[in-house]
Amino acid sequence: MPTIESEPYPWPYNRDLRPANTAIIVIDMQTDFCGPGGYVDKMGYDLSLTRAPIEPIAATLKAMRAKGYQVFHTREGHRPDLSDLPANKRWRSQRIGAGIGDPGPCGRILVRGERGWEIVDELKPEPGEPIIDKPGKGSFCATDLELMLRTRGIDNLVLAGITTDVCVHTTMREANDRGFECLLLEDCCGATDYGNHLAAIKMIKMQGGVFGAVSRSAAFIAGLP
Ligand code: C5J
Repeated sequence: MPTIESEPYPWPYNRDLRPANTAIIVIDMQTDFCGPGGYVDKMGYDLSLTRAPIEPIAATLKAMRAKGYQVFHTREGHRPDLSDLPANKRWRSQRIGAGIGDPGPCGRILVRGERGWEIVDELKPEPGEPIIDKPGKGSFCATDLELMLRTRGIDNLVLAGITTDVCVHTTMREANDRGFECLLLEDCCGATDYGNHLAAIKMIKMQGGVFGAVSRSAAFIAGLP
């Protein structure tokens, strides 16, 4: 049975890798996190770091879709009335000049329905691919993601998106604790700080793969049965 070349062990652990039991989750590839005028841009971070995964993700999605693997997307964002926005999250964002809910060049920052909240054109979901709207960092918190994965019989989760150290890591930890077998594709992720990206990758590999395994898009695509 096939496995993916990855660290610190060949993934998945039980070598059971099939379209029926495996999904990729593409996390928060929204203009607010990687586009000009969005939330991350307003905070003053280097957009090239969060845009770097766009091409590798596109290549990975193409390969997975062609073989019938399941694709999920997430978007971080809040209701227009901000009733799902914790006061401390709003306060912190305002403090650094990118107040969630405030108007910006791409509409109200991180608000559902605004231009900045949309997934970037290069990675637009295809019809039928579930999109999970989440108010927080983890994709399992206050969403129906787990129910949808279980209903579809998913055991293996491939993680991609932004940011490596925040929403991707939180989601990987949540998924791992729920028993999903996780693989993060490191070139399909990016962070606002490159050191944090590297540290997040390193953390996954400790303790024999404490949260799962790490690979790269080329190795993943080459090994995908
Ligand atoms: C952040 C995310 N970094 N998608 N969100 O606030 O990682």
